[in-house]
Amino acid sequence: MKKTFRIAASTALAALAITLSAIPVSAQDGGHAATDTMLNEQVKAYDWVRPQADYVRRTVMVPMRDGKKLYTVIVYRKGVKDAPILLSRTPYNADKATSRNRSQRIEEILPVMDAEFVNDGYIRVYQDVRGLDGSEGDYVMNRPLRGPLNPTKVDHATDAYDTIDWLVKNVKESNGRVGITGSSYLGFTSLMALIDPHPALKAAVPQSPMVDGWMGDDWFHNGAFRTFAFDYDLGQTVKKGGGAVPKGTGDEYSAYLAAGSAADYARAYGLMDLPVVRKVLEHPSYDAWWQGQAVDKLLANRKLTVPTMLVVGQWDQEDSYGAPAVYQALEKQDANNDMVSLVIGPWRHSQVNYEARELGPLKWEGDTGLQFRTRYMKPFLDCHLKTDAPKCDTPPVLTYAMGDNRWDVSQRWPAGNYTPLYLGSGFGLSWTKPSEGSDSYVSDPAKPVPMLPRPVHMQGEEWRTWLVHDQRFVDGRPDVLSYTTGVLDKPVHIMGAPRVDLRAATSGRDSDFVVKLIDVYPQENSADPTMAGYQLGIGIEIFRGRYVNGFSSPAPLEPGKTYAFTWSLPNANHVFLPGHRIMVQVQSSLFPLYDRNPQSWVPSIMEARPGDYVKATETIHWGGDAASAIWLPIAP
Ligand code: PG9
Repeated sequence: MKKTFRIAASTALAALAITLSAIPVSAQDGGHAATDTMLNEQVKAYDWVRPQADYVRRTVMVPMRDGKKLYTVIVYRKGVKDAPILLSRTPYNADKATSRNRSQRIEEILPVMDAEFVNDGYIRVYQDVRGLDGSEGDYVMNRPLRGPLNPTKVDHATDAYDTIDWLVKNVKESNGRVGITGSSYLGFTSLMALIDPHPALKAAVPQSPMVDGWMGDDWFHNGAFRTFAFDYDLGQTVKKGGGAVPKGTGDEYSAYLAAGSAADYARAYGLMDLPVVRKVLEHPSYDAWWQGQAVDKLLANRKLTVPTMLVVGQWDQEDSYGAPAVYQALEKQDANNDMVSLVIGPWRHSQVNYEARELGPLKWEGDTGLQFRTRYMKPFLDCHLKTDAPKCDTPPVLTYAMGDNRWDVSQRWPAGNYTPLYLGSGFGLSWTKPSEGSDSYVSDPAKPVPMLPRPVHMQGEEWRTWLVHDQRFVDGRPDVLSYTTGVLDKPVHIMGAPRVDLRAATSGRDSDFVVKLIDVYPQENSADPTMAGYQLGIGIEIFRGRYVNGFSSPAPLEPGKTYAFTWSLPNANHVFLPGHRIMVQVQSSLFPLYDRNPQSWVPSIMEARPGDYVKATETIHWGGDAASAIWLPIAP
C-alpha cells in the first residue's frame, strides 16, 4: 500500500514540475490558480445525533393559527409507542434544552429532571416561544392574553392549544395525552395553556410560575421595584449584544447607589431603548396593565378542567408569589380537593429540577428534588397521562418541614391557624399583647441596608442563596430593629404564609418597610459550627408605604400618623426547634435588589431626582391599640 503511494506521488510531482516550468515566473509567484481551487473545508452542517443514538430527536416548525411557525424539538427513546407527551414552552432555547451534552444517550442530552420521564417512555417536547430562537413571530415579554392588552389574535394560550393539537395529530408514537410543565417563565407558559385548554391537555405542573409581576414575582414586590429585572430584560429582549447590564464586576451596591433612581440607572446604561423597560417604568402602580396580566386573576374567572400541581420553593428568590396565589385562586372551585394541588419544597428558584440536597448552608435528607419528582410529580403525571393509568393518589398539599426535614401532606393550605406574636419592650417578642410603647430608627437613603454583605453581586450562587444568608451582618445596625423571643423550650411549627401587621409612623411622606422572620440557631453548636448563632431568614418581604390604602391608589403618608401596614411573607413549612429563638427584624430598605424609597413624595419612585432622597425617622409601635405583630400560621 505504502509502496504504491510512493510511486503515485513521485509521478505526480514530476508532472507538476513539467507544468510549472511552462508557466511564466510572475504567475508562479502569485500562485492565484492554486488558491482558487482550494477546497472549502467548512461544511454546512453536521448531524450530531448518530445512528447508534438510543433516542429519536426530531425538529419541526409547528404552524400556529396566524400562519407563524414555532420551532419544536421532539425527543423520545427509540421504540416507544402509545406514549404520553410532556411539553415545555420556553424562552430559553429549545435546542439548548435538548442538547445538554451532545451524546447518544437520551438522559445525557435532556435536562436532569427529564430522566425519570424519558426512561419510562415519555415523549419530551420543548418549543421556543413565539419570536425567540428558532420560532417565527414577534416576542413580547409575558405576552398578555388576547384582549385589551393584546390586540392580536394570538397569545400563549392559543400557541399552546395549536401546538398540542399538532402534536397529538402528528406524533404517531403518542397516546394523544399531553402534560405541560416547566419552571419560572416556563411555569408561566404552562399556566397560560390552562386558560383555554386543548382537550388533549390532561395535566399541568407549573413550577415557580411568574404570575403577577407587580404583586410579588419578578418585577416588583408589594410595589417596590426590583432592579434585578434590568439584567433579565437586557438578556431576554436584545438580539445582539444582550446579557447582563455592563456595570462591571464590582459591588452592585455601589453601582446602583451611584446611578440614582431606577430610571437614572436605566438611562446610564442605555436601557430606555428596551420597550419592556420603558413599559415597566410607565406603570409604577398596580394599574389595569398589571392587573390585566395577573394569571391568578385570569384563571380565577375560568373553570379549571385540567388537574394542576403547582410547585414553588420556600426560598424562591424570583417567583415566590405566583404558585400559592394561583392555588388560592383555584382552590375555591376544587370541591373534591383533587383538581389543584400545591407543593412547597426547600428550594431556591427552579431548584426542583436540579439536585436539591442542600441550599447554601442548609442540608436536607437526600436529594429532595429527585424525591419530589419520582415520588409525587411523576405519579401525578402518570395517572393522568398514561394509557391504562394507575389510580391517582396525589396529596392535596405537599410541603417539606424544614427543621424536621421530612415531607408533610396536608388537606389545605395554609395548614396552620394564625396566632399573633407581638413585638414588645426590650426588643422582645411575646404571645401576649404587651402594654404600649415604640422604638425608632433613622432610615437614610444615602446608606440603605444591604441585602447581602458587600460587595454585593446579584448573580450566580450569591443570588441563588441570598434569602438563606446569615442575617447577623445587619443585626445591630442602628437602622435595623431586631425583636427576639427567649430560647424556645418546645417546637414552634408554622405552615402557611406569615402575615405582618406593622403599626408604624414616619416623619417622611413615604417609606418602605421590610420585615424578616428569622430562626436564630443556638449560640453553641459544635455538631455544625457554621450554624452556631446563625440567623436564618424564613421569610423576608418588603412593603412600599404609599400603597397602604390600596395598590392602585398610591398616596403620600401623613408625617407622624400611625398606619397599619399589612402584608404577607412567603409561604413556609418550618419548625423552630427547641433551643432556637424566633426573631423579627424591621428595616426600611433592602438594597440594591429594591430601589430606594426617597421618603419624600414623588409621583413615581423609579423617576426620583437626587434632591428627593431624604432621611426619615421611622417609629414602630407596639402594644395597646397599636400592637405590631407577626401572625404565625401555627400547625395544629
Ligand atoms: N424568573 C424569571 C422570569 C420569568 C418570567 C418573566 C420574567 C422573568 C425566570 O427565571 O424565567
